[in-house]
Amino acid sequence: MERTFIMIKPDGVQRHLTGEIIHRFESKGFTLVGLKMMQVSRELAEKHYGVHKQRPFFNSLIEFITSAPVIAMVWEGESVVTAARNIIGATNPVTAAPGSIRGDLGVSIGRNLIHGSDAIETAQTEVALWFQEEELISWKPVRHSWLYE
Ligand code: D4T
Repeated sequence: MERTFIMIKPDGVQRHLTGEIIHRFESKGFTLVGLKMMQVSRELAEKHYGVHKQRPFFNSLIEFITSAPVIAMVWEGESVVTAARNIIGATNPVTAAPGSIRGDLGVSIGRNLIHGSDAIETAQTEVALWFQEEELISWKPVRHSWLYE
């Protein structure tokens, strides 16, 4: 079963949207297999966003991600990487589709509430970066046969 890394960013936590955001993944049909609240270190933030190191917004992004706690999660399900990106919406909340998390709850690209891995390989790298293997729990929800053929 596919897994993806999802992080509720400091703005989502500060705005008390944690429950609302988790609810959207649960009600869609995905399974939570790991969750922790973290004050992110500069080192971890820079590793996670290493691909953006040369971008003009890199420093402000690192300041933001390390400014207050985040909720780090791993979600599991069929095609969860792609589906989660759709649930989250486009990077800029102004153009993110209504119905998506960013489309419904955000107004600014630098405060876009949530991160989701953008591909299966990225998801594997990010899950390994943020979680130890023993922090992830494999379990089969009883609703499984009502979600999948
Ligand atoms: P993340 O990685 O946070 O899930 O966002 P996306 O995958 O949707 O978008 P991204 O990697 O292109 O951007 C990473 C992160 O940087 C912030 N950002 C981005 C910003 O502050 N200003 C900008 O101009 C861009 C492009 C928002 C998300």
